[in-house]
Amino acid sequence: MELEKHPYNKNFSWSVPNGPYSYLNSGQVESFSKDGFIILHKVFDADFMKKIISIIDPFEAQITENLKEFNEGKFFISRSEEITFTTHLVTQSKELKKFSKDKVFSSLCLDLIGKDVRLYWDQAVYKKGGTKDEFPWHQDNGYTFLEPQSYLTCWLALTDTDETNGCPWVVPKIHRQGTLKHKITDLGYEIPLDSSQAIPIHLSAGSMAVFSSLTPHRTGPNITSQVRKAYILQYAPDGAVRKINDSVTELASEENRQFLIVEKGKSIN
Ligand SMILES: O=C(O)CCC(=O)C(=O)O
Repeated sequence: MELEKHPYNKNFSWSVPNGPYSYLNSGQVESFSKDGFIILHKVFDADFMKKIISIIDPFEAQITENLKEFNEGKFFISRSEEITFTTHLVTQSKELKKFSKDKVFSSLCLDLIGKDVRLYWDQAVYKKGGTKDEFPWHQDNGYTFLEPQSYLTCWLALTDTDETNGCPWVVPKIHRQGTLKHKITDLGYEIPLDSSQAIPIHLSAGSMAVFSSLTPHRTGPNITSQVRKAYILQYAPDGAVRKINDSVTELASEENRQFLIVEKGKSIN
């Protein structure tokens, strides 16, 4: 199924590094290349995730307070009592900065991106109990257009997640078309997509969905009474640029939050 493309998406072709791979096996890389995602179970232990949560919670609580200053607690895609996005945590916590450079992430970057890679973005996303709305189908590159279009999203579950509390869903194979046209809705950017092939991804705390910035994904409602907590870390090739308009680009290399984690094929700690 060919979908309407983003206007900046021209001459896109999908590829992954040839290997040898340091963390994944070639079957996992093949799956990632074919379907646009892989699931890594129990990468970190649940107690360590509790520690990460204890670091993130105070920053998220502050974001929730800040949102309450806005009309109905809503600003862009954040809603104080439903879904919050706490961004650039690596600039606020030395522990999270260190965590973003963990060997798991640098090895994944070497396997799936290449030899020189930067952290591009980090954010905690908390989906609160009783949230009825979904977070709509989108590609991460649909929000801010990066060139090269393909970078890596690590959606790390801090708490267990399934369809009852807003786990991620993906549609396989569409990443190969590059960035698609999104429309703006009240809940966020959205790709009008036939989601009959969509797959829900159940994750225990410490497990991770690893997908491309071009993989359409959404998260569902949270009908439980608990907060679903995720920490999302995204990595892009060194030299990636944010496209501002047809003729203006900006290098994604703000040193305080877009630092190198892999250089010349070696992890940086
Ligand atoms: O974690 C969520 O509920 C949605 C977050 C998401 O899809 C994203 O940040 O791209």
